[in-house]
Amino acid sequence: MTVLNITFCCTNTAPEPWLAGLHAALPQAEVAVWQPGAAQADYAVVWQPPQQFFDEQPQLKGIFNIGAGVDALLKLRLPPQAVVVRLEDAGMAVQMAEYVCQAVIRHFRDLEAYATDMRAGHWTYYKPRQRSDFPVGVMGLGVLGARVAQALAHFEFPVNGWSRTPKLLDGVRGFNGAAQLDAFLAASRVLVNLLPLTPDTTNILNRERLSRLQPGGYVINVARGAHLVDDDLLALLDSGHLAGATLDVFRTEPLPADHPFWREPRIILTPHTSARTLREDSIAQIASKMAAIERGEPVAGLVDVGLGY
Ligand code: NDP
Ligand code: OXD
Repeated sequence: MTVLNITFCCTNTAPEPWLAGLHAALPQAEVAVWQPGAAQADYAVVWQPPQQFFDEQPQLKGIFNIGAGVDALLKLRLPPQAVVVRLEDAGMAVQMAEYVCQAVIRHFRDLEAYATDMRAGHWTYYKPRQRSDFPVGVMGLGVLGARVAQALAHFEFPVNGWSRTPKLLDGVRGFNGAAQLDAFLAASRVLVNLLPLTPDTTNILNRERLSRLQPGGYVINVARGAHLVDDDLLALLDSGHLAGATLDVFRTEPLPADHPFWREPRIILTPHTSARTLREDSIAQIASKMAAIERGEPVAGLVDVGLGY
């Protein structure tokens, strides 16, 4: 059996457990952390590698991204023959469903206001709200968005979904393409963003689009910071059209200390943690796809570089 060479180049990731896990899953492979000047590898496992990495690895057959989003990767010049493979779910979909459902429910049930009142020693009640007044729109019905939309439908929220191509999901009213975006927004009060960041979706959450949400709208951004125009969100909170937001992703991460989001009490912030890469699930997925490619079999999760996702 030929020896596979795998090179590992992941920023902010301790390499040792990944190398051990990949080696255990693919005993015929040699796995090493990339260093400048390293020998040519067959496959790369990457997260935010430098351009120098690809310039020095022109013979790669496949590039495995240890995240679902490939926006940062696709900014680099990649070896044209290499397939780009992203993580599909790998334990992220259930985390994303948990995170988004808690954000929707926390807003819908006034749980933030109750927490503030109780901390202040106030035993107060807010009028129960009607679920039918809180239709949730999920932008992006891929691996994560579809799971989130169905989890929300399980809680009996009216759910709308928007994708590039038509999708049929139980309990989800489907909209697709640019022509149906305005209708999708007008039908939604809470907006969840799970789009990939591509030239078509950058700045998509801007003043014009967010103004189309129903009054008292709420924004949950768990995809990428550059989908959202920060000043437009703040202006719509000030005007009262939007009631609040939960944001997990930002244009600059970590969020700079002087960013106004830190001081806006209607915005709930988390540090890009809504769905974390789980090492064991990811290694199992990557190893089985590498083995399938080696056997000449098709694999799912290939990135369409032209579309950007
Ligand atoms: P998928 O590729 O599976 O799904 C993308 C969805 O977006 C598809 O439904 C696709 O439509 C739709 N889409 C793409 N472009 C457009 C467009 N121009 N107009 C309308 N719809 C569009 O991605 P995942 O669900 O796996 O991940 C989504 C994103 O979530 C990632 O790209 C990443 O940025 C983010 N993410 C964030 C994490 C976090 O911790 N905050 C963790 C993991 C991911 P169609 O179905 O027609 O192709
Ligand atoms: C991802 C992420 O894309 O962690 O997987 O944001």
